[in-house]
Amino acid sequence: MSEKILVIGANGQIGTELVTALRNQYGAEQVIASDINNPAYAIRNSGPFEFANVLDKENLHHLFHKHQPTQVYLLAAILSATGEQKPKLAWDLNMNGLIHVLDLAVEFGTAKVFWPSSIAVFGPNSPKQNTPQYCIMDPNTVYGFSKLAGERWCEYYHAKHGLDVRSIRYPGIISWKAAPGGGTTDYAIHIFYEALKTGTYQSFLSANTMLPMMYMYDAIRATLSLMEAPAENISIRSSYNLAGMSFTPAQLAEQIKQQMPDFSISYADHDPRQAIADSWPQSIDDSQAKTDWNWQPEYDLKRLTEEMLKNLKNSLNL
Ligand code: VAH
Repeated sequence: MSEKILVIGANGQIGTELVTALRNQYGAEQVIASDINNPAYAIRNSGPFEFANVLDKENLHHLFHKHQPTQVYLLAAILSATGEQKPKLAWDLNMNGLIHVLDLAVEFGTAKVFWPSSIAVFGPNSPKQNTPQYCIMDPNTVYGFSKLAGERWCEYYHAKHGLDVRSIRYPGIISWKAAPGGGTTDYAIHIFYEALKTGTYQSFLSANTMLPMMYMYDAIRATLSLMEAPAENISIRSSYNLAGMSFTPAQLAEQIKQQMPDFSISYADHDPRQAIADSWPQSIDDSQAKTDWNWQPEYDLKRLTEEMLKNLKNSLNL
């Protein structure tokens, strides 16, 4: 039977590129993009689109009934920085949106569900270096503990209902095709735009703030690898640690200077996102993903910087 894939949150930073990758793999008409916002041009003109509101279970029920999806990717979420400005909305959307989708996937017999978690599930007392799959997890952002609770719900629906739901703890994801939305790691995207437009950037994170990061190409590749792996290979039903690279704003700036010697960086003080970043790990142990589904990143900081500058120059006509 051919796949019918529903992507909820298709207009977001990850959703935009996931829809394209899924349409390339399964055929455009097999992938329904959905979002609460108007579709971006590339999404609207490359296959079917539906309006979706993850807080409206009736709306979601209609989409499941109409399309009978064999796979569902739920990407709609409120990220870390925005979540601290709108804590109750972030909890409601991140939590109830997931529970609605898990319930409907069971009701309609959806074969596989993907839901993104984040390294934000770790907190101040989690190990900072090579943070393991299992350890103390005391996230102190609404985004972080909504993702931690969501991981528990995913494991519960797998155990109690046999639902094949799979998840990845994404690091900060860097891309150029779609704007990021309200994250703490967004500095690592904004810096490239500012480097090309003005030659300088003021970072809202301090120079030595080390965070786990990944280029979007690797994040999409990991997501598809996880979803295509045989179910018997999946040993983690909460969410897999995943790592690409780790770097600081100062190291990223140095890498940009290799390509743009006149680039300069400065640092803002007292940005609320600093405390969020300081609560997160600096590097991640993703050995379980390597073992279970042969994960290997392909991008390091040098290659990421080259790709971002090259592609943004083109897309910004600079
Ligand atoms: C955020 N980009 O900054 C997201 C991500 C690990 C960070 O979850 O909130």
